[in-house]
Amino acid sequence: MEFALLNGSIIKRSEAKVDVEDRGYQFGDGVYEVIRIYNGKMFTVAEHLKRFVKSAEGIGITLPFTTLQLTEMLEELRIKNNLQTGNIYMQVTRGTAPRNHVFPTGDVAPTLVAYTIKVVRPLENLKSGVKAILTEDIRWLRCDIKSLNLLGNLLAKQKASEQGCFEAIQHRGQDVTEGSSSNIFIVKNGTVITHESNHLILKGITKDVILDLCNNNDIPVQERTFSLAELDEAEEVFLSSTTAEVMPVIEINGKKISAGVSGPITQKLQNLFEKEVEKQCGLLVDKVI
Ligand code: PSZ
Repeated sequence: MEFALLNGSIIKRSEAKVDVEDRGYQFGDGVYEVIRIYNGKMFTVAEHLKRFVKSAEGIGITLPFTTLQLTEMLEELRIKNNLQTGNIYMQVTRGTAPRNHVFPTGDVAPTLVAYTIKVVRPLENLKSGVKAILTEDIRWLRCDIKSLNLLGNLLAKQKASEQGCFEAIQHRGQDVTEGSSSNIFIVKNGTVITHESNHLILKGITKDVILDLCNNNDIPVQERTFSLAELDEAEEVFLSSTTAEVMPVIEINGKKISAGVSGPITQKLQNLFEKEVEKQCGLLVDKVI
């Protein structure tokens, strides 16, 4: 049987229901996180929970639990569901109240939900790379908040999917921002470049792991805005996310990048990323490199 966490209690997943007037359901009035599990261990859980608190604060939601309580509850949920390789999804909304754009007054409790999903590592894509399209970034200007409102991201991802592509790389005018569900990196003259973490992108936990890996392994790295022209001329392109890890991008809008194969710096970072996972979560059986 599968279990879910609802407002601090672990219950049967089939019984975890929220009200039709939950503000998450009606307005997307909430925030979320996705935490990766390798070998039954949460990877970078502290970083994810820190961002969860920050996202919630960003929209004026006070979490009903401390980070320590959350960590313990998520671990209990993971054990109950015997999850070895997969994701924990969690979200908090402003709670249930009569429909009104204005925030509810009084002591309306936030709704906090978490459940687990079995997800294997995408080894084929990690080895061969994925295709992407380009699309204008039509989202709001607080992309640093991991909001439940994902319509802009969904429309971009759907467009990519309809063209047989894995990801949509978004840009505001000539500036590349991020993927619909990932951060984007280019390699130019041997330097790794990715958008600075500001209000225009999500500060990816995987992105930050990659920046640390670059800094600790003498791989030149810059956090700065780069242009569509720089993307077009890049030696290598890769994307990052909790599930996609360090994923080579080998074609954009039908044009091959680095001869259509995963590049050397991308592969180096995949190897370093796997070592970091192994440090935190124990040995991986199947590896990219
Ligand atoms: O399972 C999946 O497909 C996942 S798990 C996390 C994501 C996708 N995406 C996170 C994300 C995002 O939604 C946007 C708009 N930008 C960047 C990222 C990468 O963030 P991290 O590395 O924290 O997952």
